[in-house]
This record gives sequence, C-alpha cells and structure tokens, in this order.
Amino acid sequence: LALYTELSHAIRDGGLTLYYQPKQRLSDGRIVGVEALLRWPHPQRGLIPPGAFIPMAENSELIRPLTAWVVDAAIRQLAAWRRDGIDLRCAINLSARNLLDPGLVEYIEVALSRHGVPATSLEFEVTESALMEDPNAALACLLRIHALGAQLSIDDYGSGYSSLGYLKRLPVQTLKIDRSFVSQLSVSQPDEIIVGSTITLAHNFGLTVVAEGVEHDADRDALIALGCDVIQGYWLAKPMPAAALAAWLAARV
Ligand code: G
Ligand code: G
Ligand code: MN
Ligand code: NA
Repeated sequence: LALYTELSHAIRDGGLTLYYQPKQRLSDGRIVGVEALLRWPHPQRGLIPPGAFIPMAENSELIRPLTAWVVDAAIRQLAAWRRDGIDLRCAINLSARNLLDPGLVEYIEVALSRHGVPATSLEFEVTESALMEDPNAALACLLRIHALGAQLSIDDYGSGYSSLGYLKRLPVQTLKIDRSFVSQLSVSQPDEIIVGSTITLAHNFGLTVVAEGVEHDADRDALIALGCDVIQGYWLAKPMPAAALAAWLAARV
C-alpha cells in the first residue's frame, strides 16, 4: 500500500501513538508540562518519526483527522493522569492548515468536554512559518483558542523570518527558542547573544521563554545565567510513552 493510504488507515484504526517530553521550570525544578509528539509504530518499518509522515499529512486532507486524533488522544491522557493525581499541562503541535480549519476549535471543545479536562490544561504550539502563511486567519484562529482558555506558544522561534510585529498582536503566552540556537549555546558567542536578546525581548512582552533542545549541563547553566524560564530537551528527558512518563515522574520524587 502507498504510505498515504497506510497513514489514513493508521489514523482511522488507532495505529498512531503519542510520546510525551517533559518541560522543567528552572526557578524551582518543577515539571510544568509536557509536549505531545506523534509517532507511528509501523508493523514493517518500525517506529516512524513525525518528520517522515506529517509533511505528507500537511499537504493533504489527512492533517485534519490526524490532528483531531492527536487532540483527543492527548486530552484522554490528561484525564487519565489527572485521575492518578498527576496535574500537567500538555502542549499539542498545530500545522498551518489546522489554523485554517473552521472545525478545529469545535473538535478541541468536544474532546475537552468528553474527557472532562479544563482548557487551561492545554497548550498549542504554532511555528512562525505556520502563522505567516495566512496571518489574519491565524490570528482569528488563535483568538478562538485563547478564548477557550488554552495557552498558546510560538514554536521554533528564530528559525523562520522572525517578525516582532505579531508578538504584540497575538494572544501568545510563551516563546519556544529553536533548538538550533541552544545546542551550541555554551561554546557559541553568537548563539549566546541571540538567545540572551530573545529572552530579554520575550520578557519585555510578558512572555515565558522555553529553550528547546537542551542536551548538556553547560547549555542549562548558560540558560540559567541568561534568565530562561523553562527547559526542554534530552538533558532532562527524551520523549517517551505515557506510562514511562508517569514512572519517570514518580522516580524523581
Ligand atoms: O519528535 P520529532 O523531533 O521527530 O518531531 C519532528 C517534528 O514533528 C517537530 O517539528 C514537531 O513539531 C512535529 N510534530 C510532532 N508531533 C506532531 C503533531 O502531533 N502534529 C504536528 N502538526 N506536528 C507534530
Ligand atoms: O519542532 P518541535 O519543537 O515541535 O519538535 C520537537 C522535537 O525535537 C521532538 O521531535 C523531539 O524529539 C526533538 N527533541 C527534543 N529534545 C531534543 C534534544 O535535546 N535534542 C534534539 N536533537 N532533538 C530534540
Ligand atoms: Mn513543538
Ligand atoms: Na520546536
């Protein structure tokens, strides 16, 4: 079968899975949330990473049922964690096309009420490039998500044509600095300048800053010195299945 057909069947038949990567607040070490990251356990090809199939979904109608599945699965997982006394916020990635879908907010609301989870437990990550495809439509969509009570963050910040103009217009609470600026942080003065200025800029707009792709002690030390709020990356933990995340959290206390 063509990969496209196989993907449509995987969406329909529950053949996809979510991994979760934790985020840590630097001021007190608390785990403040997770990012849901899609994986496709393929019977022949093994675990397929999202980069190998999300672009295909984004360029077709599949992105809608795929995202609807992710939203429902992540919220169902949040409900299960809440029953176990684990109170986390979960971030979900949205694609450019999701922002043009008039049904998006409705299926988010449906999933929240089906599983009895408050919208404040959700966050949506949107890249700058997705916002720029149709800025007015994106703004309208983000305003509706914001009105639900969910959080919004700019993903991969700095990797696209970063425009400061939208930061003042969009109902966004968090900026996620792209991992390309973080991975060499402790040995690259240009990256240190970029990350430091971005943190200052974001704080001046009242935004929380997450650094992605933190892999080494030295990156984390540099981010603490630069006033970063939250870190995410292999230094803390790799993305993992829900059960592994619960065990990881339990082992920390
Ligand atoms: O986990 P990994 O680094 O392989 O993810 C690669 C890319 O896939 C990331 O940019 C991430 O934002 C994207 N991605 C992962 N899960 C989802 C998802 O559920 N929906 C969308 N639209 N993108 C996702
Ligand atoms: O684009 P987005 O930020 O949504 O993608 C997150 C992706 O980055 C995930 O697929 C995850 O696997 C990957 N990732 C998370 N932490 C690290 C890290 O420390 N190093 C690298 N190289 N990739 C990471
Ligand atoms: Mn992301
Ligand atoms: Na990112």
